[in-house]
Amino acid sequence: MRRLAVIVACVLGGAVLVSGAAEAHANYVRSNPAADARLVKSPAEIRIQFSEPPDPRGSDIEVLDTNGVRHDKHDVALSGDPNGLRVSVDPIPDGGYLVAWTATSAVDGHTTKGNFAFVIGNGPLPPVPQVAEAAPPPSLLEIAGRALSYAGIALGLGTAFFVLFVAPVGIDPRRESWLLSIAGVLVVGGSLALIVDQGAKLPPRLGVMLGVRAFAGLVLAAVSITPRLAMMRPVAAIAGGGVMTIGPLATVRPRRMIALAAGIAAAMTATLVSHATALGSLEIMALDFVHVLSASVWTGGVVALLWCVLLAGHDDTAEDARALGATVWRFSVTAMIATALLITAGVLQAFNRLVLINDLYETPYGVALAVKIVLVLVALAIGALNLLRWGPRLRAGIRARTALIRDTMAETGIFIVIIVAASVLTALAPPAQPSASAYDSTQHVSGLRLEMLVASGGAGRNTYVLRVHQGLAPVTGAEKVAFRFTMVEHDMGQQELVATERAAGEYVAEGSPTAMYGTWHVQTIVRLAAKEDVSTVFTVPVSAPGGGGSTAAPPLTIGPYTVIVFTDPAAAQAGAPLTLFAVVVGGADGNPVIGKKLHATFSGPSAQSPLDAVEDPATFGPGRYKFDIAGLDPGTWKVTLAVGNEGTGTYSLVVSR
Ligand code: HEM
Ligand SMILES: [Cu+2]
Repeated sequence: MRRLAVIVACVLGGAVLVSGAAEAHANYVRSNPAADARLVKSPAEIRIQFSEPPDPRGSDIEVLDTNGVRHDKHDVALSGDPNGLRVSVDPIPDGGYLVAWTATSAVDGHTTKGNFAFVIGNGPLPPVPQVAEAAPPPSLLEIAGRALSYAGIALGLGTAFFVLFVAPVGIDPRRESWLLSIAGVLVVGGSLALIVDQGAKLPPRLGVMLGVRAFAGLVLAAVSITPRLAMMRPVAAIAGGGVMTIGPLATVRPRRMIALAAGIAAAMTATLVSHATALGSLEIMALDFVHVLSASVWTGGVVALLWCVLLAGHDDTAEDARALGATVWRFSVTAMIATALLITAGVLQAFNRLVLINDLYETPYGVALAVKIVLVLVALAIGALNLLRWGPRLRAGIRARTALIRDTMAETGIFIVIIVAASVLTALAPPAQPSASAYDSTQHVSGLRLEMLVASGGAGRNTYVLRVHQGLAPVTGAEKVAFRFTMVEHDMGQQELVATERAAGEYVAEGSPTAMYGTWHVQTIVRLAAKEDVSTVFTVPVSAPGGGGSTAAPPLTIGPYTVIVFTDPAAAQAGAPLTLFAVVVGGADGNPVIGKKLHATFSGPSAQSPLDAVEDPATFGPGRYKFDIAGLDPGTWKVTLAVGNEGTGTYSLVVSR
């Protein structure tokens, strides 16, 4: 147990150390010109920023006029912005243009596509055609490459762990050698399949990782050859129970350690090209690494138990049975710890990737995940049987080896399906994608999945998109889709925008219903033929207008709340009294949050004492808090807002002379 703890600690430490550059499915985050921008003159270049580092070789940005003629210089390159690409543009006349982009992730080589429009001069924005497939489905070769890799990693790591820490001393090293060579072949084959699948667009970083993985596979295979060579000389006497105590034992342990290290290295290459790395968070990478390690120790361990102990031994005598029972017990304890870790890490990752629990049956990603979860439960049930039924029998000296062989074989079969499901899962884009929209929220109402997107976070003209899905399919041809806007803080009446379908299941409206910053309720109405209207309310925070000198600050996320911060006057002047407003909306319902203690601390050009907010719902509306500031020195200030002790967020404030 202490050894196990040391290993887990080393591995976690390793994951933290190896974190470096990061990211997986590259999605549009923002661009210059922005989507739907209106320009006065031809732009010299287009820059797009993605949610993760793109690789220019597999990426492209096309600038097309309404006739489909290309006007860019075909010179896509990294832009120097984090995760950015750029392309130069020929001088182009007034009119509408479409930017069609393709981005290949430098981390996992997954390709995504999208497009947006901009217009030069006073003309209309051109329509944006729907991309057939924002993220093309994974190829069979990719899924196969992943499955072979994962299976090999699990078999190599799990076998090495088993023979080092779980198996009885003196088991025949030749049997584990078989498993290690199979593992090596699987890892090498899987890495090569993934390299071939990428072809010419293989991003260098991914190439290096897959190369390291293939090398780890070779090490596994090499390690497994040596004992067979060594065993050729002494003609082994098979000791009682088929358990061997021959051979140069002194070299067995170091070889097993090398195999374990190779398995861990291969597992690390999985994490370093995973969506966890793509999301760029250390904690999630550590979760992924723990997940791969613990899944490998369990699944590979079951196979090693089956092949190296159950199939090699017997339980003819009570003594044999008891010896087997002791091994089974040690493995059960290992498996319990491993499954606890793998389920915890898996569930936490799942929460990170899914938007709604309905994703489990409404997205291909979710379905793959659900398959995994169900099969893990079945395998756990079999494991529990081994633990509670066959283990105690063996330890009591009663024969149970045949039943154990049958059960571990069944488990092995289930693991193969789980690994295929994991391969599909990791090849697909997770539902929770970083969104290019200022507001992106999904609700499930009357069997429909409604995703509301609002293009920009400021008051004034905006684009509203409602994506309507039922199950896995988009809902097309709705009779009517409309948005009704009401403001929470003030009675500003109700405005309605009617949306048109711009792509399958994607309904779009443009207008300026949110004239004022604050909290807006957007009621969406979806009318389908011969059905009752489906309606729900999204609460959308709208930040201070871009005009009037101050830029619209994006809403802050503080603890569970969204906080909209703006000042009165909008452009802060040095030395003049200033009021800082904070509108706090919260939770899933997004309603105004009242009765909180807000506290502001300032850092900037000079000293400024902290302030507590005054809540004044009668004057300012519910959930609205204000800080009266006597006057600030000119410069850029960082205002750190704390909501109770639930969290803090930082608002940046420019005070002019
Ligand atoms: C025997 C059981 C399991 C095995 C062998 C297994 C295997 C794997 C493997 C090999 C990966 C890919 C990791 C990488 O490429 O870095 C993975 C990812 C993942 N697994 Fe599991 N897993 C198992 C159980 C579970 C369970 C029970 C859950 C959830 C409750 C789960 C949720 C996930 C999630 C969310 C990911 C991340 C997928 C992504 O990259 O977007 N897994 N699993
Ligand atoms: Cu990806």
